[in-house]
Amino acid sequence: MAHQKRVAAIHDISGFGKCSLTVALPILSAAGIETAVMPTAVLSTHTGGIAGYTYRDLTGDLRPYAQHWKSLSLKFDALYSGFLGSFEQLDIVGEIFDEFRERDNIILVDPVMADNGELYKIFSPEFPAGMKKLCAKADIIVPNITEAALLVGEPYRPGPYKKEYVELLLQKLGDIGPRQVVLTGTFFDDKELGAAAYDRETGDISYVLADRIEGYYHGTGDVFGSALLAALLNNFGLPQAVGIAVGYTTASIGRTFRAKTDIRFGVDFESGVPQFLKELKLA
Ligand code: PXL
Repeated sequence: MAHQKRVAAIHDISGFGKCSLTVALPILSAAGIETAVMPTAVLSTHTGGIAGYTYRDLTGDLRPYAQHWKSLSLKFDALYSGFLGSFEQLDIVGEIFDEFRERDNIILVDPVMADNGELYKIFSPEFPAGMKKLCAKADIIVPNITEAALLVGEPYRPGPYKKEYVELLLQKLGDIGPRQVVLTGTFFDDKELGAAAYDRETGDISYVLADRIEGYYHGTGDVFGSALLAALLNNFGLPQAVGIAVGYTTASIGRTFRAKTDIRFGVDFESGVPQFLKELKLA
């Protein structure tokens, strides 16, 4: 029997609101992947449009946490980072990547820091430059268009996009160092939305677009990144994995839209797990 894959997921815990670890852990686990979690911060809710959240920064815990794991000789098939709790964590997570890097494991960085043309308010203007250094250590990065523009120093454009702009971003993101780049929030007209994927080694670019649903739903980047990693670790190639992740995320948004849920409260990814497992050929 093939060995069970193991991931280290390095994100915050937002107690309510379905993002980061409360999304990554169930999705990866459902896909049969053992998921160790390294919380970067603990919040009562995410920071996207909900006032009054508590915030416990865990920067001081990360190095000892990783050292303990190292002392157990743990090995990971993938390291997956998302929302980081402080500027200092960018360097610390980079060190953790160096510690746990194997010849053939996957380092996936979701450079969570911005959306809709704006850096999240909790981050300083230096944050994107630090995140760029972390992305240089990754095999795969999954920025949205705002994050991509900040990482490569291009002006942010609100879209619909032209292929030239998307492909310029992909190429410049690849130049930072990762072998593969997946750009989320890509759209060429108002009807469809999806992701663009670029493999720097082959030069291949592919697009997966699905029907667009009105409204900005929180946590969808984390649903997408977790589903993408689950598909990659289940041996799907990049374009197929992006297809599975776009399908799962879009279906989750659709259910949430029909249920008329507050868009800040996250999407119903849970009800889509059975279909997701079929797509992964696990059920
Ligand atoms: O989904 C990204 C995310 C993760 N964690 C926290 C956030 C956000 C986006 O706003 O605030 C705490």
